[in-house]
Amino acid sequence: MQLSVVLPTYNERDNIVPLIERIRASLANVSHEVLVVDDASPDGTADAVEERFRDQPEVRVLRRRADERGLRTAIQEGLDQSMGEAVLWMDCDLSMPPEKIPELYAALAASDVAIGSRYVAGGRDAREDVPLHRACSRLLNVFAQAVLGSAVLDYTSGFVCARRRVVQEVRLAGDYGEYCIDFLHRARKLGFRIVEVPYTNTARASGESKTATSAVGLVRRGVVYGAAIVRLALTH
Ligand SMILES: Nc1nc2c(ncn2[C@@H]2O[C@H](COP(=O)(O)OP(=O)(O)O)[C@@H](O)[C@H]2O)c(=O)[nH]1
Ligand SMILES: [Mg+2]
Repeated sequence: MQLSVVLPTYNERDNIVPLIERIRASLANVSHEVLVVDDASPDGTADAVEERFRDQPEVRVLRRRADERGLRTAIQEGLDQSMGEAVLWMDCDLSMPPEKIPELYAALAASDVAIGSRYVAGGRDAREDVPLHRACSRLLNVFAQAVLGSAVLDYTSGFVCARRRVVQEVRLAGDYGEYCIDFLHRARKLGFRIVEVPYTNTARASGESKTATSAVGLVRRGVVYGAAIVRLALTH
């Protein structure tokens, strides 16, 4: 199998089925599996997937216990249980276009990690509904470049395609979205080649952001991410 798509979900019932349909249509020419890693979403995300894709063995749901909740551990568990020669993970809120996946996968021919990037030429963060998230993300990436170097422009991408060998060597670390900064920096330090594929990040289609729903929550996350950047600079 060429590609495993790992989809971490918490309350994405209205987004996950159209997302998987679009992923599968985009990957008509790539052998793949789709692994939804759901943390006991109360809105019935896992049930919606099982009902819709019952007849498609390429689509699986890993149901984790409610007390296992966490974005980084969910992605890691999906990676651990996946079988593709390459892996990809992304948000499940329809903010990242699955039609970009073939381009990310193809980019692995000349790289080890290919990320969807909002900050490389041609990319854009068009989340008009959450200007504070947008500003915070921009600021964190400017800070990350100043501290860790500008080899990567979208350290908090979260739209990541990688060769299996990379995720075998670089286990995800951290609590939430800072895992991505950590993963990209350590992968680069190990000599893996990272390329950025421009894409436009749009508003989540339905449901609530899990990163933060208030300015205070967002700043709290920002501080954690900032601390992770400084710690990385000191240790790697
Ligand atoms: N399994 C799992 N998925 C999560 C958790 N928190 C967030 N997610 C998923 O991670 C992705 C990113 O979250 P999202 O709310 O889009 O964050 P934002 O884009 O920063 O606002 C989405 O697909 C979420 O459903 C969690 O605790 N467990
Ligand atoms: Mg999102």
